[in-house]
Amino acid sequence: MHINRIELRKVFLPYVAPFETSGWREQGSHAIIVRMEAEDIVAWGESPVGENPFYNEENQKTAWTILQDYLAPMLLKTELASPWDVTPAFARVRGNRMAKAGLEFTVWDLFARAHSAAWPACSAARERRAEVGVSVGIQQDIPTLLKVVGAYLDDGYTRIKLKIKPGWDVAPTRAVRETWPDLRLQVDANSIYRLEDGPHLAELDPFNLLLVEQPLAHDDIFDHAKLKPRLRSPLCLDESIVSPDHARWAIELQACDIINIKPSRIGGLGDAVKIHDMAQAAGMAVWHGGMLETGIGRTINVALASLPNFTLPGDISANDRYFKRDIVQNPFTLNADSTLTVPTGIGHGAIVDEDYLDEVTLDRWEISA
Ligand code: OSB
Ligand code: MG
Repeated sequence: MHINRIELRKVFLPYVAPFETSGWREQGSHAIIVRMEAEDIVAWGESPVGENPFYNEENQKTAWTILQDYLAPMLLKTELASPWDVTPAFARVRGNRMAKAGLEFTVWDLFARAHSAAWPACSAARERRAEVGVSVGIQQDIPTLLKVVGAYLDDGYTRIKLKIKPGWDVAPTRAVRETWPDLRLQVDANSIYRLEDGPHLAELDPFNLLLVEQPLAHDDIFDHAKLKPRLRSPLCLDESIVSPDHARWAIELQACDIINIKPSRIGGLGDAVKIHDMAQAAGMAVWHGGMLETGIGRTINVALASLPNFTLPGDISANDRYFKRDIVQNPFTLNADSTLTVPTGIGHGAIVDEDYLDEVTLDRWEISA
């Protein structure tokens, strides 16, 4: 297959509430939306980059530049026999995986549409549904946090993740645990602690957490391997696992008990599936993270999260948990059992609301073959 045209859009889509972590606070999605044309087929994808390079090294501006100067021209020159050819074609460009993922996702959608099939990556899906929870940002105080968590539980979510940082870790986690003794609860530090904080992190042990996510540096695997035996809570890596090799290193070093898979962080769906399969073969579970995606990236995540080794609920809430209005016409709604239904339409299944997309577009760029 040969791609004729690639269009990129910078968007700003406001969140229903600001989202705050140990390292940043953002008011809305600063994603890059991708539109591709090949042989009369139109496909869509998303690079869910942020406003600032505070999660990983990328942001909307860097992805915009790398996509225009390198990745989009490279893709136009590549003859694609399958979507698996995209990641190797980008290998010369180091890092910049979210930028790469935006194109790779779109090529999967293109091939699926060309074959009038649902997105091929989900053909192996065991379930027609993916179990999901909510990632709750840092709040101004504990009473507010309890109100926010309570509202999500009223909405029907049955698993909650709390963002933590020094000064907002043990006390809020204890408060949520004491209020809801049976709630499936986990925490995410986004790389803010150091190995010396091990004894402090062990204070989370009594709260029966599903996992503690990425306590140490964004590019660390070694110190996490040292930390793991010092905690009773299962240890999860997010930021550190950016490729199948990184997953293999973490598995061999026993640096974690579980891996958070985000296809955008890993540079695409193909390598995400490889990590899923590798972890499964090693007897390690995975679960699906999120990057506050728009409705386009969200469909990709829901399909991937239905693969069998995703054993804990994903950070893939219904669209209205993020946006009052999303850029798709078919947002997900939460099923009564805290699941989202995997789309079965042609391609990834998102139906783009092009009028609203135009409204939230800040900049456009295109390249043709
Ligand atoms: O670390 O999991 C994270 C959002 C942006 C960047 C990093 C993370 C997150 C979340 C939100 O936790 C998950 C979601 O999309 O709901
Ligand atoms: Mg995380």
